[in-house]
Formats: sequence, C-alpha cells, structure tokens
Amino acid sequence: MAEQATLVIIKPDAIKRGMMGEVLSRLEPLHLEIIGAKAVRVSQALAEAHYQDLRQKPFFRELIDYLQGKLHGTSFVLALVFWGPDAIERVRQVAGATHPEQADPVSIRGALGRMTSAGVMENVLHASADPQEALREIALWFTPQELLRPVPTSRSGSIRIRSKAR
Ligand code: IDP
Ligand code: MG
Repeated sequence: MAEQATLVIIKPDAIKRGMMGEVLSRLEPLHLEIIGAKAVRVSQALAEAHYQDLRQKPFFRELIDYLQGKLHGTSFVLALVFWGPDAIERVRQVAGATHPEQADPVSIRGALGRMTSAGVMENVLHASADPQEALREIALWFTPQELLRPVPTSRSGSIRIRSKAR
C-alpha cells in the first residue's frame, strides 16, 4: 500500500447546512493523518485553476460560483490534506460517486448530498481522484510550509499555477 496525500475540500453546501463535523466524522474512521487544514476564501482564479479540466463543461460557470460560495452565501471552504496508505482511493470510496443520487447511500455524497429543486448539484466535498491530480491540487491550495509532511510537487508547473491563482 502506497502512502499518499490527497486533497479534500468541504464545499459550501456542507458549510451552509452545518455538516462540516459530520463530513469529518465520516472520514475519521479511515485513520489517515491530517497534514494540512485551513479555511480558505476561494478566489475566482483559485476556483478556475482547481477545476481547469472542466472548463469546457456547460456547468463550469455554476461550478466556479458553487466553489466560491456564491450559490450558498458562504465565505469559505475547509481545505484538508489527508495522508496515509492508499489515501486517495479510500477517501474517494467514502466520498461516493459524483452525483449524489447515484452515490452509494452509505457514502458521504449519498447520505448528505442532494440535487436542489433549482437543479444545483450539492455534493458536499471534493476529493482528489488520482495521484497526479492530488499532487497538482495540493500544490495549488497549500504551500509546503503549511503541510506537516513533505509532499512532492507535481511536474505540471504547479508553482506557476499557484502564483497565478493567488
Ligand atoms: P468529482 O468531484 O467526483 O471528481 P468531477 O467529474 O471531477 O467529479 O466534477 C467536479 C465537480 O463538478 C463535481 O464534484 C460537481 O460539483 C460538479 N459536477 C460534475 N458533474 C456535474 C453535472 O453534471 N452538473 C453539475 N455539476 C457537476
Ligand atoms: Mg474530479
């Protein structure tokens, strides 16, 4: 089992609905280390850099507004880096499938996520999907000084992305 770091973001719907603690409670049984944690006021540049691969999707603008808290009237998200054996896959498993209605009902998204009557997908949290994405995202959201363990930076110009986004 590889030791991995993975980025988790507790999204604005979870902040708004008072589910921050519940999300952490559901991740805690994984017994991973938290090596970084902070409240972040998400700039447009950071949101766009985070979701850069989804730029062409029809829901991209709404997604940027969602991550920035504009859909829920919230001013921050909680960003965390979890570290430990197979952290990426195990956190994704507990998080559940992207669409709350397709997610396993015992997963975080299945239990706590929803589609609103206005058609907004509220899926509670972000979790890195694979090792390359995890390294890129961690470098985007955290400086090395903010992490309790060294996490390698991705090869894809993470420092450049970071300075652009902040
Ligand atoms: P993931 O978060 O499970 O990795 P991605 O496909 O990477 O899913 O999509 C990133 C985020 O974009 C999702 O978590 C969700 O907030 C949003 N999203 C994905 N698909 C849709 C959609 O069909 N409609 C609205 N929002 C979506
Ligand atoms: Mg994704």
